[in-house]
Amino acid sequence: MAARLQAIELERRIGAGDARALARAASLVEAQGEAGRQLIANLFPRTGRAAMVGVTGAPGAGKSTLVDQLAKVLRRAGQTVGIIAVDPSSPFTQGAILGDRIRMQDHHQDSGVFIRSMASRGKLGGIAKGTLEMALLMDAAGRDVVLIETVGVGQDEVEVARLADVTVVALTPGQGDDVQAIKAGIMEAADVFAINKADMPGAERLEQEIRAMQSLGSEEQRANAAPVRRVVATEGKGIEELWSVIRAVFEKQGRRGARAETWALRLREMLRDRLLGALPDELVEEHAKRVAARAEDPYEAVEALRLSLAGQG
Ligand SMILES: Nc1nc2c(ncn2[C@@H]2O[C@H](COP(=O)(O)OP(=O)(O)O)[C@@H](O)[C@H]2O)c(=O)[nH]1
Ligand SMILES: [Mg+2]
Repeated sequence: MAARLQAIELERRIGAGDARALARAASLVEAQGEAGRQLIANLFPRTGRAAMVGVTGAPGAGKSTLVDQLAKVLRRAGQTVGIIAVDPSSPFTQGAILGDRIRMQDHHQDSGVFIRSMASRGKLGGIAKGTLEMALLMDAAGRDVVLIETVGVGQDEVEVARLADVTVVALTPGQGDDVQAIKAGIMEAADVFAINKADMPGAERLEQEIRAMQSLGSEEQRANAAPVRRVVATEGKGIEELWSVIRAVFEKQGRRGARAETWALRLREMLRDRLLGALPDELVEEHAKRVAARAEDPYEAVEALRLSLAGQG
């Protein structure tokens, strides 16, 4: 009973925009337990207000710097911000994570910017388990804009980036990021292209290449081509303009979170997390060994795993 009263009080404070309550709630959501799920369920009716903006791109493209600068622009305009940074688990980018922390310290005195980083699911980056829940929490807490930084531009991440209302793809010149290397999926997933590090040679050429590629699309594709903007994130150059473009796209296409097709994607993702999360790794590995040794066929293994889940339900 006391726990229930505490939960009600926490929900009330989150709804009132209390940053400390939000921090407590974020820890509950990260723990991925029943308390976090209950909280999101109860807060859910309050969601659907925030603009969710995904920023994706290769490691080192300047996503964190961009997010930091976008937050500054938003704060100057009096908007409250939530930031979710999905930390890659790759050892190669540990330094970048440290860099993120240092840079983001600018906002630490400001309760109008709430930052949370989450470990990514796989070595390839992508979205972290619980990212959607964290975004919903920030939305329920009244954050005007939720910025979500995710690493990688593979197919998986593209799908996930679609979960945001607007997806900004950060590219940089001279990193093999020429249009040949930009997979078709990314061209489609990007709502806005941010060519970062425009202080380096090749930015203009990269922009021309993207525009040339866009010009090959159908008439409808051409009419809806993602805007391309050159920015220098480290200097804050072009960021206000970038934000106004993001805002315009958001106003044009509306909230993804208000569409059933978006929720179909999200529900699949949540179901997958829930089911896989409930399967003990050892059990999966045990069956994997048997299948590898031809002692069991893969269908038998999947059926055994399914029955194990059903047994838990
Ligand atoms: N020259 C230049 N360097 C930048 C720019 N934006 C970011 N960087 C640098 O690129 C590196 C990676 O930036 P970071 O934001 O951590 O990239 P992330 O891995 O995509 O989050 C850092 O050393 C930044 O200082 C830019 O506009 N110009
Ligand atoms: Mg980063």
